[in-house]
Amino acid sequence: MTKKKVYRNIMIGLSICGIILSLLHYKTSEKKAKGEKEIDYVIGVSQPNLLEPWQVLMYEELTEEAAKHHNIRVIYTDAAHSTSQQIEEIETLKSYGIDLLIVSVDNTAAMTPVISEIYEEIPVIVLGRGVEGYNYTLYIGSDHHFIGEMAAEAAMQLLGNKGGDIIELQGTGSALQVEERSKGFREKISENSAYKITDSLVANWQRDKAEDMLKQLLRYRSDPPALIYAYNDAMALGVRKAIEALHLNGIYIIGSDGVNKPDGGLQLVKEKKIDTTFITPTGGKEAIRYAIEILNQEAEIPKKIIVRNHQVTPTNVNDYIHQKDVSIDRQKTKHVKVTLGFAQVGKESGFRAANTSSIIAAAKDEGVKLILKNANNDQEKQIEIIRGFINKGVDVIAFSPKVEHGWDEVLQEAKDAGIPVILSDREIQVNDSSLWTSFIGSDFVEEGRRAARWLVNGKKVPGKEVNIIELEGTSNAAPSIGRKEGFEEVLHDHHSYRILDSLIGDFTYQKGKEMMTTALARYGRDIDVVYAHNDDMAIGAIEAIDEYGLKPGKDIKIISIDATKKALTALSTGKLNFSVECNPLLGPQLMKSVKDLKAGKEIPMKIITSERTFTKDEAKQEILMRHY
Ligand code: GZL
Ligand code: ZN
Repeated sequence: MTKKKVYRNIMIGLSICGIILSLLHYKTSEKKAKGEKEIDYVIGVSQPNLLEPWQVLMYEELTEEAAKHHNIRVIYTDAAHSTSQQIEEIETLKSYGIDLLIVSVDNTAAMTPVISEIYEEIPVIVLGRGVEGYNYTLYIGSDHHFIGEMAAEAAMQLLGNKGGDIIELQGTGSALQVEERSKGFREKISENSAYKITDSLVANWQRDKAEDMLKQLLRYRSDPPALIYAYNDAMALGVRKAIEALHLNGIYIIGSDGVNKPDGGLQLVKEKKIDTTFITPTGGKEAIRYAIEILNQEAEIPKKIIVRNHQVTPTNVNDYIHQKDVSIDRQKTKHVKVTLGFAQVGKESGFRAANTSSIIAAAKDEGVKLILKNANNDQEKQIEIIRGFINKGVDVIAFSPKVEHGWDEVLQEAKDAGIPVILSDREIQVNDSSLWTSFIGSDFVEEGRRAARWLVNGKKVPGKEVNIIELEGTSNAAPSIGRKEGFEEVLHDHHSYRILDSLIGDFTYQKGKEMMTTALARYGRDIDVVYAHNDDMAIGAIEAIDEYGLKPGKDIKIISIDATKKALTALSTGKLNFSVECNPLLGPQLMKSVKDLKAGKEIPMKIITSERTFTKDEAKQEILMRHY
């Protein structure tokens, strides 16, 4: 398309969308007029509205960060709460020939397909509020289920065991994050039957609407609620105004967002207009920084960056009002000196070997002093190693926990010693989530879903009943639990697929082979499919099937997870049928996080890796690039 046409479109586009933010656009285009070579990338930003303080803050953070990078031009759109206009604006941005889209959504159902489609052509960063599935490059935002749980915990602290009636004020009815937040809130609240959510109102994130709806509801209500949970501070302020207008008191108000501005959540807590709120970072700065990394094709872009939320109360509100910028700036943390103690779980698999070498190599590249010790798959040993790091006084501790439970005590010791802990590869279950600072690893449930989706899509196995043998990883380990859960979740709606038996192969080749031999002795030719939680057990199973006299990959289909080189080889020879990647190369991200931490920066609560899947043909391509 000629420059003239592009400009014509831009002018038309501007008038169609009525972009109120074109001021910035002209500034950067002057720049473009001055030095054609300066602009490397054009980035489009699509926000659902600029009526909410949180979306306004997002816009400010985006523009502030964008102004630091002279080789990009950013075009902003504001859909003013209209989903159809947001869809139209994305089309217009696409017609400008933008190189990357940053989009925040309100209406998940409507926007998910639109984002999936544009993702086929250009990278997409979904910001703040999620979409269904994984058809985007990177999600930066909160874990909204977690925010709901935090709000419920705050409610239980405020009301205690006597509980009471609760009213929920949600944002829009159609947003995934509203659904996730409500689920997190309700699941936690339901732990105490003294709590009852009597009403859920949808006030579109707006203060006045919240005030009007609540007045309506409470005017004729004899017994006012004990607590009101508003999904953003603007609606929480509306709640406060309604309560004052009706001369009600003794009602607790919980907000969310914690924007630091007049009438923002921090000020409302400080002025005791609401009891508590939760800071939900917009991710605007990170979005611009990652957009440039993506466009520069820098390595290892994660799939999700889950930002950290903080509860703000009257006791700590001043710290947040005066908090300096804790967002990560790579230039400043590049040369930080730091000692990392890493307690590796074991040497059980090809994944683990690749994971360990990635950690060692990245420590060298990033100039991190690494002390790595191996627990040989023994939890007691792993705890001992962590205790050794505490006594040594390392700056940061990281480990890949063998199993999910049993870490509270030693992590409390690390916390008391002021040593932050990063979970690498696997998560844990602890009562106090402040015992760990960050998690870097995969979404195991999604890996399990991907394995099952391949199996149920298309006739992979002749015959109406499909009998599956599952080879599980280490018992009570996060990957074993997640992969089992995700696989069964997809199978739940396909009743002709059933798991004949699940045997524990402990992620090793040896145990995988033994368990498969047992299964063959028990079920023989009734077995149609083997679902192995990792490649090493799958390779063991392939040998056991060969020795039994059946053809692996033909008589019995085999699915495995990790997608290490040995799996790709088995795929290309047809002995394995499908492999789901579990990315072991966590070293670079871990070392960046360790240095950011040491530099006093705030690192994300979770960084979820980006992973693919492999069939036979894809394996043949990939194998040429793989060294693990
Ligand atoms: C998953 C990792 C699992 C691998 C196995 O991230 O914890 O442990 O899938 C490894 O190969 O043993
Ligand atoms: Zn069912």
